[in-house]
Amino acid sequence: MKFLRCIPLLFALVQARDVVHDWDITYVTTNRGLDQPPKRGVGVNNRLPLPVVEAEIGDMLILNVRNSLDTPTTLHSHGIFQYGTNYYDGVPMVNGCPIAPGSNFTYRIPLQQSGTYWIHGHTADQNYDGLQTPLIIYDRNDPYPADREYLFAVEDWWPITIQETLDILQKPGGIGTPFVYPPQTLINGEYGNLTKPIAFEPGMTYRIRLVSMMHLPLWEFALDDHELYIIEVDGVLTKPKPVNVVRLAPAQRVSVLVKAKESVERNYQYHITVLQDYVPPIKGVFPAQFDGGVIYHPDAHMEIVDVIPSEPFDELTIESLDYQPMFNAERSIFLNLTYGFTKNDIPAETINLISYRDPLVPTLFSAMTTQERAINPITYGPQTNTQVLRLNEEVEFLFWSPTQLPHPMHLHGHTFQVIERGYVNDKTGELRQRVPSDGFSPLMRDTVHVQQGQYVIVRFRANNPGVWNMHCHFSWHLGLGFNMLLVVGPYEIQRSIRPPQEMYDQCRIQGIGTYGNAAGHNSFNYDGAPELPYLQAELPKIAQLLGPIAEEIIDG
Ligand SMILES: *[C@@H]1O[C@H](CO)[C@@H](O)[C@H](O)[C@H]1NC(C)=O
Ligand SMILES: *[C@@H]1O[C@H](CO)[C@@H](O)[C@H](O)[C@H]1NC(C)=O
Ligand SMILES: *[C@@H]1O[C@H](CO)[C@@H](O)[C@H](O)[C@H]1NC(C)=O
Ligand SMILES: [Cu+2]
Repeated sequence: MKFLRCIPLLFALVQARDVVHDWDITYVTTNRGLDQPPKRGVGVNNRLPLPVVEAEIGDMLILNVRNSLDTPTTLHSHGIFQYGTNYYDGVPMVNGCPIAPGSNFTYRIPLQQSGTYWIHGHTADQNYDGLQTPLIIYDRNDPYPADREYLFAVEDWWPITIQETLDILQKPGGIGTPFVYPPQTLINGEYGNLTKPIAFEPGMTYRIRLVSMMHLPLWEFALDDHELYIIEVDGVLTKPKPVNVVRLAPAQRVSVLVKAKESVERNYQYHITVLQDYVPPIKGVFPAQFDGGVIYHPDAHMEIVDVIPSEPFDELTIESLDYQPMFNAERSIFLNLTYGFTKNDIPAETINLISYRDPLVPTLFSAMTTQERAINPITYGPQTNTQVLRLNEEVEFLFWSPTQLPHPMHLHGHTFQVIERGYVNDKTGELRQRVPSDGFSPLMRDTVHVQQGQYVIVRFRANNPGVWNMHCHFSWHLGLGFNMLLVVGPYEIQRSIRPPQEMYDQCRIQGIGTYGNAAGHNSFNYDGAPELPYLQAELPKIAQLLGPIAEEIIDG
């Protein structure tokens, strides 16, 4: 008996592999094959796009990075929990120090989840300039086996860099618009209108993985005359949910299963539609539509449909596969997602009117080295907007977007349940949608889209000791300060999180402290910590810019 019980364990040990990528992060000047001027992008080994990273659950992902830029860099594995490896989450001055120019750093990430993720730069929005790629983690025991897979990673490529974009947005005297330099859409790294056909064979079941590596627009995927079943959202398996179309906000991922037809008499099309929801229409950009063939036989007739479906992603009717009833709300946190202006009318993106600024000491090190003061949010400085959560505390966030801007909100290190949606101006409650409180296993995901003029309630269990960002995934908004921190289980961090020597070496060569509070002091003294930009309290601009008014919708 003893012998028999040992076998599966040995087997698992033998199977675990190292998946090693050597990535020299370099500038790459390119127009990505588009009809627009080239810009200085950020790629790997002098190339864009980056290679897709594939691994199996249980593998160790080893990213050997050399930073050949003239500025710091980091990599974030989006959606990976980094349980016990908070220092590899890749947010500079939060999870540790960034990788200094001209130096090397190795990420060693145990992959304990399967599903569809992506790896992207998390320093100075370098992903906006190309530093991003899908991360696919297979599970040979996947409850939804498929015969073949296709991947569609969709991104917007702007002809100006993120720094040039932020400079335009921050011109004193009001909001400038980078839309005069519109982006184009890349699908799997190539111009959207070169969209490749996919082959279907009778009898086969296909898994189609959709990854949004967008920085602004939403997009949709549809496939004519076939049923799509959602089985995965942001790495979390779901109960099969039939849909006509899948809509993704920036940073979201969805897998669908599609069963091929029995006949090869007809070919079909799939469609990737870039939506024009809250961005100005620009011909061929927002909206834009890219069609590809679904080919059963090269000689077969191509069916063309008249109307391509479009609909919101109805998260509140999708259930996670593993049963997890609604978490409690031991603590409810209201997050007012707005923006403000400095005295010079420079816009700042804010959560509860706080615009994020980096501390002087990476927050993980502050949590590790401030003893019992680590449970006091003040330790992390006024500008990081930190909430300190008890390990395993069940917490509710109310994301409230009273402006004309939507926000794809991403939580690091966890997934949250999507519980309720509604309109900030709805006085009747008629437009409130909430998941059932009994017998329902709410969808868990890591990025939820909060529409303009709407609110979303999420709940999660803070079960992962570490310092975790929560931020808007529009690169412009993050660049303007739309970010906050959760310190989960400070005492457990102090007991269990041990960054590698290599991380301390990075801090040393950049002169970044690894001890004390946000200002590097071992006391309740915060002198020298960055201070908030002063924002005008009266914001007539916001009042004018309210999003869809609920009454209008109710009145039709
Ligand atoms: C850094 O990585 C590069 C390969 O990308 C390698 O050639 C170099 O020797 C490494 N430097 C150090 C100090 O390990
Ligand atoms: C694809 O893009 C090229 C270059 O912008 C354009 O000339 C061509 O008309 C486009 N083709 C389609 C089918 O949209
Ligand atoms: C949200 O913030 C805006 C401006 O920043 C303010 O006008 C509004 O009253 C706030 N909403 C709530 C519910 O506090
Ligand atoms: Cu945003």
